[in-house]
Order: sequence, then C-alpha cells, then structure tokens
Amino acid sequence: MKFNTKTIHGGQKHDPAYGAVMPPIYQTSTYAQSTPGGHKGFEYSRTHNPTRQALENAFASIENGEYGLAFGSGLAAIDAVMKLLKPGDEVISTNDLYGGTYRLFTSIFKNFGIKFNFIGMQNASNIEDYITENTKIIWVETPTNPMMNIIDIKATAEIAKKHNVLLAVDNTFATPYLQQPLDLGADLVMHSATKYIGGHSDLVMGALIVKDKELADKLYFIQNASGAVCGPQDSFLALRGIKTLHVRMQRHCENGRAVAEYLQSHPKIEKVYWPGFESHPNHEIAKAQMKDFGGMISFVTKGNDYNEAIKIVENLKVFTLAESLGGVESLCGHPASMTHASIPKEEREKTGVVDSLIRLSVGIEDEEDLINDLKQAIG
Ligand code: P1T
Repeated sequence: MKFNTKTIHGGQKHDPAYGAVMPPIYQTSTYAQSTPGGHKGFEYSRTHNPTRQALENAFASIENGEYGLAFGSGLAAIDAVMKLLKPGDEVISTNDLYGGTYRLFTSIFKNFGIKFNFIGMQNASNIEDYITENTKIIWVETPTNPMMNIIDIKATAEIAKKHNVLLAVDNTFATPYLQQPLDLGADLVMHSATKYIGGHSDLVMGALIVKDKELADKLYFIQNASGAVCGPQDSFLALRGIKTLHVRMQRHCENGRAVAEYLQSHPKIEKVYWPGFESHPNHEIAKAQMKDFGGMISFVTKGNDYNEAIKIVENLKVFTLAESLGGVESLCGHPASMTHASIPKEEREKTGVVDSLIRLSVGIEDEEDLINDLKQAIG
C-alpha cells in the first residue's frame, strides 16, 4: 500500500460487531469476563481499548513501523521513552528542541540520574564526540522546533548503530507524509499527535512507533505500568485526522512555500528559517530525506527588535496568536515567551531563539489571505 492509501486504510478493519466503517468509540473502562481471564482480548482500557488499538495500528502503518503506541500527550510519549533508562545512562539530544521536551529532560529525568548532552547535530559527525559507554539514546528533532535545523537521519542512524545506541526521532514537524525516519534507520519515531496528525487543534496526544518487537514490548509495559494513555474519544478524532493527513500536508507545504518566499522578500524581515530555501545550511539533506518542506517557518525582524515582533503577532488577524501548531488554521507564536520559555535565555539564545523570533504554523487557508494578513501586520 502506498502512503495516501495507508492514511485511510492502514491497519484498519471494519468493526466486527456491525461492520461500522469507522471504529466505534469504545467509551468503556472495562470488559466483561466469563471466568477470570476469559475475555475477548480486552480486560481494562489502560492496557487496551479497541478504538485506541485501531489508532495504534494506523500509527504503525503510516510510519512504516510494526508497532504503534498512543499516549495522552506528546510529552507522555517522550516520558515513556526516557523510562527505558536507568540512573547513570546518558542521552545526546539536539540543542534546539521543543521547550517542554527540554524541561522534561532537565527538570525531571536529570533528577533521576540521567545525563543529557544538548548539542548541535547539523553536522552528524559531531555526535560521535559525545558518545560514551553510558550513552543509550540519541534524541533528534528534525526539523527542529523552532529554528528549523535539519539533522541527517541516515547519517545519525549509522553512528547510532555503530555504537549500539537507540536513535529516536521526534517527527512532529515533518509528519510521515514528508519523512519516514524508520526507513532511514531510526529505531523509534515519536509524535506530538496534537499537531499535524490530529490536524484540527482539538486534541492532545502522543505517539510512538517502532519496528523491533523487544523494544515495543518494553514500551507497552511502560505504557501500561505508567498509564499515560489517551481516551477513546481522542483516539477516534486522531484516526479521523490521519485520513486526511496527506491532503492537508500538501496544502500546508504549498502555503508554507508561498509565506516563506513572501517573508524572505520583505524589506523589514532580517532572516527567514525554512528548509526549502537553497540558502538553508542543510537544504540538500532536507531535499534528500523529505518529500517537501512543510508549513513551519520562523523569522526575525530587521534590527532584531522585540517590540516590533510583539506588534506583528498582535496585529495578525488570520494567524491566531497561540501555542501549538499543525492544525488547519494558521497560528503564530513568540517562542521566547511561549513555547520555549522554559529554556534559560542564555541557552535558547545560543541556538537562535532570540526575543524577536516569531514562529508561524501555516495552515490550509487561501494563500492570498495569509499573505495579505502578513502584509498588514508587518506593514
Ligand atoms: O504538547 P504535547 O502533545 O505534549 O507535545 C510536546 C511536543 C513534542 N515535540 C514537539 C516537536 C513539539 O512541538 C511538542 C509540542 N509543541 C508545542 C506545543 C509548540 O507549540 O511548539
């Protein structure tokens, strides 16, 4: 099955009870047993739920994995991955990443004796300098949030394999429509399904997808033992979202290109971060590992002016000033005070997350309305 067909049919079967084409929302916490252990495959909804299972099968299918797991948020999914570790273990992570992921690593897991190295991975060979015998996970966002850095997944996977380290890729910004990290050698894919997977800004959810049975079993154990699962209603919504992922992404990419090019040509804009530009330092890698360049764009105004940036986000009308991304509607954000506020200023500024940085999640509205909105807001 090819990708577009997989988004609709991958891992799905009609409901055995009445042939419902969409999986029913099994809004139940528990399942009747005829004798202890005598059940129809479902005992308790933290462990399994038919609606969630249909979604988990869809996750596995669209990422070309074997096993999918759904969680109550993206951070809950990352939390489950980190619970594979023991005190003394080390993680190498991209230094530009979602502020909440940074906070989870540095304010929670560091207290349990896990060491984190945040490094620039734009040149994959850098990674090897930080690998020790205790390194267990390489954690990669690509494109990164919010600086749109591109990490070479294939080259990173080769390094990870050589040192027997697990490579985990947060594929939230790209989605499997644009890139499939497992095919490039990653061991694990993570999503904030809150974003493009759900696609309609109406749920909070996380996903993990793997190929290896042993790794999947460890993660299923953690999912059940820690219990950060999503409910059946949200599972249904995410499944519905997946069915249009390919058509939405196509439009996100088209509008993203138009907005990036408009901003690039604007005399009041200093710099636009978008991997589709030939001038992007890792454009060639983006071109090789991604089908297109997505709808996420960051930019700074001329003179690096904080007040100017705030004025723009306040003036925008079609773009809503809000956290999050990946929905059908366009959003704008101010990372320094919103999504990345939990990263100390001196740390975030090292990677370019300055006070004048604006991030756009370009939606699927009419291109002309988006450009006109930016025109009136920037002036
Ligand atoms: O919000 P949650 O579903 O828990 O996902 C966390 C997360 C993980 N990884 C990436 C790349 C993300 O962008 C996020 C969440 N990000 C935002 C809310 C945001 O506006 O950037």
